[in-house]
Amino acid sequence: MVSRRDILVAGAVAGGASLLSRAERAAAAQAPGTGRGWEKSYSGGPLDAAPEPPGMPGKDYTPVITPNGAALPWKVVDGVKVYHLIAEEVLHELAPGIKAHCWGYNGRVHGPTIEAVEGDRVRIYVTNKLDAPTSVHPHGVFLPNGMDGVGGLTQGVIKKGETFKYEWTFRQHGTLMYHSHHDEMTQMAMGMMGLIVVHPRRPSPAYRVDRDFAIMLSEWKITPGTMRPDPNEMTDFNMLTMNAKAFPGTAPLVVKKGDRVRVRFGNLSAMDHHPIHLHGHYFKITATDGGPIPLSAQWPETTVLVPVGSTRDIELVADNPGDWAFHCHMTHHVMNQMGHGAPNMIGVKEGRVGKRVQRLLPGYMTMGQAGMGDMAEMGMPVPKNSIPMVGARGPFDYITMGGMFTLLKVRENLSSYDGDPGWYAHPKGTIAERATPAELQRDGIGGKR
Ligand SMILES: [Cu+2]
Repeated sequence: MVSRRDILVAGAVAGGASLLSRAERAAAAQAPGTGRGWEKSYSGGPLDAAPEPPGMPGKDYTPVITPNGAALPWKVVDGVKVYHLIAEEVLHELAPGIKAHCWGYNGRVHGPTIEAVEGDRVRIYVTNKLDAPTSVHPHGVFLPNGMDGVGGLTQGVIKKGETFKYEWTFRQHGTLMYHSHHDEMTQMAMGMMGLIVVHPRRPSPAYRVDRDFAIMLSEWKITPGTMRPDPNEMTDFNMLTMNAKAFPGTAPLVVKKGDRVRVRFGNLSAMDHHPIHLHGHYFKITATDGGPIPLSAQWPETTVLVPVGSTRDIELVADNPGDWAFHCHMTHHVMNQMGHGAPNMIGVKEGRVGKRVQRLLPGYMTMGQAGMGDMAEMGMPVPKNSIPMVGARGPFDYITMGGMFTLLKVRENLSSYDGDPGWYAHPKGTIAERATPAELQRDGIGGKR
């Protein structure tokens, strides 16, 4: 039933619309995010449009950097970019001191980054060298249904020894992903994922950045002393990684002061979202795996939540020199193995208990009365194939962070982006340090002593 109020509202809208000129209506239809016309302004054209010539690095785009990772090589055959993914078991080092038998692609965990340009025609061969059948799903890609890689639903599975062929034309640009879509719980927990980065064919000036990084977030359960990720874990993940590396195994993001920086995050963790926080700067969230966010809809942040099964692009101007922490803000996600599930010993007064237990268990120590930080630094012996629960030695002290943690290293002088420029040299008088008695007295801090 249509009420009198509905008719009044409909009338008001019709009246308002008639006030717009034809030119204004056309402009509104083409503006990003305003409804009809949005799709055209975003994608390179309809799905059945003819491909464009293969986009070339240097000419059509600046290649993305995958820290601790690599790009998947390609060649051009009759105007088509041809790639070859090989699914296989890989002995992978998550951080110095811990390795695991994972599943990945082309000798890597995670797989190499597939890079292309909007309008590129791509053909991706997938050879399965695993004992298990598999399939590859291009996440977020607008493609013909039969190329969607969902085992059983859109294709038969790729059995051991078989090679399948996927082919489509990229009609979009952005940060996308690929992952196994057969027995996902097992195969993704074993590492079978990678990033897809598609550059715009005709980039706007706003797209240009000096440094463009891509990072996949994921999580693992690797029981101390074992070398096989446990895909059956549902909540208690103990290795949290950026491009399959846990700190101190993560490579820093090295930039020059003033650089425009883009960081593309994808999250294919089993069960967790990751709020990634950057110190010393603000950034804007400029795109999701659904496409670019219109300028008018971007807002400043220092933390970006990257939900499972999503990508987020952030952009910033690196205007503040230093070694800046860049990490998941979930406190259990910046711990490594052994940091979870320990008994709570905070504030426990040991008394003579330790000495008495030592008579029964030589080498026994009561630990954790002051938290986890000291325990990591003590260099306690740990089970085979495991690492301390947090951190590494820093320039001033022990860094009590692990897991999903890296550094944005912003330098005023940098001869090359390659390699680690070492620790930041702070200008005199800009480091927090122990206050002197004279300073305490001057500012009336401390009261009676
Ligand atoms: Cu996290």
